[in-house]
Amino acid sequence: MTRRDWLKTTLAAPFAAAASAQTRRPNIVLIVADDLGYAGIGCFGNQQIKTPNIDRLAAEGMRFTDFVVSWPACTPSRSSILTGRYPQRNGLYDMIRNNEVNWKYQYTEETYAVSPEMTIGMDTREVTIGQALKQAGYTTGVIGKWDGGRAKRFLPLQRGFDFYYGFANTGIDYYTHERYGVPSMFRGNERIKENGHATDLFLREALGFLKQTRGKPFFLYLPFNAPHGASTFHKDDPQEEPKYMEMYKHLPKNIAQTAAWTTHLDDAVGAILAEIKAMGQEDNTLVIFTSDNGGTGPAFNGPLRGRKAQMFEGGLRIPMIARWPGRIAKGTVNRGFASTLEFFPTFLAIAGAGAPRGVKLDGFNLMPVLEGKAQSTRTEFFWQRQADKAARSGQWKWVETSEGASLFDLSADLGEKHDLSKENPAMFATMKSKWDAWRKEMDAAEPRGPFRNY
Ligand SMILES: [Ca+2]
Repeated sequence: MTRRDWLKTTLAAPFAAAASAQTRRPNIVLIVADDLGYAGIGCFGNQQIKTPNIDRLAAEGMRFTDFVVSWPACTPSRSSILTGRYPQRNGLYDMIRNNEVNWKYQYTEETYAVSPEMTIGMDTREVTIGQALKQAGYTTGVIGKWDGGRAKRFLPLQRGFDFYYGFANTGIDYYTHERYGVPSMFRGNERIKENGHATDLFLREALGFLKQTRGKPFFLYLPFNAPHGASTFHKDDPQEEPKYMEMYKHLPKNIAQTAAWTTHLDDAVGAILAEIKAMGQEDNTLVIFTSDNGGTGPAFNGPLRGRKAQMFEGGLRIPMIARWPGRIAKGTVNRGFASTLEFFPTFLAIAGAGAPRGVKLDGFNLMPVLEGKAQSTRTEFFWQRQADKAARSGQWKWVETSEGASLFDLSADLGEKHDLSKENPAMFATMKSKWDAWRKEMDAAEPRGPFRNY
């Protein structure tokens, strides 16, 4: 059966049943911050950065303290959100990134056009969550950082989304919207140039998207680029509005910048929540707020070791908040282990859509956990970033890098300070063998993606 056939047969039945129901199916809003560390917001323990709207979201919903991403940096982590699959299974297991740009290499339109950022993208055979929800009758939109490939065939309108406004590569200047000099903002399939701070433009477009949903259930994927560093050659150019910088002028410059980006993002989240309420859809909308990887720069990763790009918890564990009035109890804290791989099956369940046939999903439906009816069933997770490897099983965490391998007991040592590999060689060996088995499964999976040798 082709994927198209699957979408027709699998999704048609539940869609018909749900559409005939009296009540409108629930909406889903997935807000993803960029490089926001575990303690980058007030409700996760930040004392310096003001995030009253996100804190209120947590107070009105459930906050997860042990929630992880599938990769410690942007592209592969986002590929898992979009496909519900490990990066090693969907084939997008490293960055789509021209490394030269960080070294002041100035691309022209012509040289950029044949560079990896332009030519690599997520395998077009992958079924995105947008595709599944659109087929189920949802209006689907992406506003912000796509990061799944910039050539037209990889852009959201070709990947199951009705609406797209944002940039497709991995970082931009907040005001020029250029990536190291290359204009990078899109509306639909066309590149555009306009004035404004990226956070304001994404907010404007998000409000516009919400207003035009006209009674249809919607899925809004809203990956803001804040508080990711600006991808610009001009490091002294302002990247935030004076009113936000003014709030944090007492802090060191790099901390003030991250704080200003985060509070601006928080204001945008507040405006989106207000619009959902004004639409009368507050009780019919699951809102999730999370990040794509741990913090970097002045990394607000709280008690966690390490940062973005690393296999320690500081790279992998991120804030996660879910709010759905009437379905998720207010002000709850869930300490169960879960991951962004859970989003895909959870959204399918909410929409009444079946799982893509023949597509192995790596997560599970989180709704019973969100509703307080069950504990998370996730016990294991595995990671690989180039030569760096990690495994999680229950409280145990195994990390192997070029500096050696370690075993940590996260239940007693959240900061991964005490290597127990010598004290507990049996568990150390077990964890490595679990990772090896997972790697074998990934190697045996149907070859997909730009980095797979097929
Ligand atoms: Ca990121």
